[in-house]
Amino acid sequence: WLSQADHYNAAVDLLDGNLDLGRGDKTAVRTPEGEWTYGEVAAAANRVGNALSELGVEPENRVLIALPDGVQFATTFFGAVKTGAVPVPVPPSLAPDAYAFLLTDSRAKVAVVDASTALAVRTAVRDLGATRPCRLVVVGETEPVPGESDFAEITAAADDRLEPADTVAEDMAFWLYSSGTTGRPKAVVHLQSHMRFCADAYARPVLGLDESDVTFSVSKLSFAYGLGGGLYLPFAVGATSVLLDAPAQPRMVAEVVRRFRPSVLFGVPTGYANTLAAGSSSSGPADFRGIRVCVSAGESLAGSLLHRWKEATGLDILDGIGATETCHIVISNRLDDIRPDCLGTVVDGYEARVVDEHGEVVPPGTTGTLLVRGGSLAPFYWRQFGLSRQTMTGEWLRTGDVVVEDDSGHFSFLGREDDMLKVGGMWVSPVEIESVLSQDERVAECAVVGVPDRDKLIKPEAFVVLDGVAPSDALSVTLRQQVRQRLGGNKTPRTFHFVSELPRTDAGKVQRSRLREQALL
Ligand code: 3SK
Repeated sequence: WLSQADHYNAAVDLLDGNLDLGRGDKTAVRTPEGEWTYGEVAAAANRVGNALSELGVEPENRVLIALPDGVQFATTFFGAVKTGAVPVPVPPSLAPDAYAFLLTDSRAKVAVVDASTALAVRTAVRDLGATRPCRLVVVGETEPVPGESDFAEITAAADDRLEPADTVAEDMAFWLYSSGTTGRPKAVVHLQSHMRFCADAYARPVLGLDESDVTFSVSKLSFAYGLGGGLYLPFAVGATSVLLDAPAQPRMVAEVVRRFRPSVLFGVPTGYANTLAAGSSSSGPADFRGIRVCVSAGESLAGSLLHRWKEATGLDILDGIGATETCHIVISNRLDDIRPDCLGTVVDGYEARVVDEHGEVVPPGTTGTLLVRGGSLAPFYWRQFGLSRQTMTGEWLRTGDVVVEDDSGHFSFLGREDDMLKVGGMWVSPVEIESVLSQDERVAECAVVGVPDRDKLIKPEAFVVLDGVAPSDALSVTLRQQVRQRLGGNKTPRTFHFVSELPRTDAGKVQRSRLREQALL
């Protein structure tokens, strides 16, 4: 691993490094619009870096990126990193007040935005006025606006050679905003060395990722899981990344598999469930045999979904867990050791501990909170030092995930700390109940939350999306019986709410706080 003072620039390593290894003509990015080689992406990133410098961007200045997944995202991200500036990817579909918050909090000097997002960001910049000046660079066709720059114009005029900033391994490289499932977003700071660390600890040894692979990530590049799967992990090994600017929709995975033949799929449980529910694509059945690895993270993967996926496609799913603060996956199943309803074991390069409410390490078999240490952990949240002290506790990061480790070092996920329910004095895991409900083939997806009854005692209630059948009292009775038989009375949901979909964050996680509110209506 790199040491702190090593001269190191992640763009030089992860992008330009491919040219030194003779991959200049190899395809780096493939989209429905075309293909770009590593040589072309590196030259375009240099142009972006030079254009940003022309606009006055200096090392450590933040550059907001509100772009859909595509080659301009890749060149802007690495162009900024190469100059020592700090890219801050955010979703390209937010409202003006969300952009106003992100611009104020990050103090981004420049925002590179898609034409379809420009109006929302422009409104935010106008509302902030002189308090927070930010230069807009617009990608795509728009009417020119005074004081803004056109991406194509400024990058065409820029030099395609760029001297990298003299950064070290511990310089800031990029930020990602994380809102979790509640609360105000906080900027998670990552360092120059972190992307290489994730590639060398996880992608190569666990996935066997190499230059012959073609990756596709359902999670978008503005999220930690997607930024790894869709950009820096494939670039770190000289693989090809398929990037799609469209929002996720049920048939997307099957269409991508049919058209681009990825060998590694970075999916999320909802994406796997939607792909199964949507059946084969209008353009014929997708042939999943070209896929070597299906990865899952982002939320818990029910064992029943793993089995249904295997039955339909012949493929396993490699479940794992990470966090925006860990950069990428730190605990994972292995290709030769896949267990249902299990996160797998700690990835080499990281260590994990399970602790009780006093911070004491608990023995295997005991439920507790997961702490992690290793070489890609965020050092702090920007401008949130109280929260940083609670989360980044010395070398150990408190993830907020509740897990149990068995005698052989395999971890199971039980829920987030805030989502665990105390029923009748006992801690109950919503994930355990959801896993039982998901085994009924009429259940497409579900989420369990704790809701106070009239005596203010917490009781589990289930929100269920059905797969092709109508809701009925008889179905509630059957589902209730299934849980009671498997888990006992205190874990059995008192009420079943049949809904058409579950509320989710932009990152795709179920918003349990909204379900709790809904249950109280
Ligand atoms: O949610 C996860 O498990 C995850 C995995 C990798 C990177 C980021 C996240 C949040």
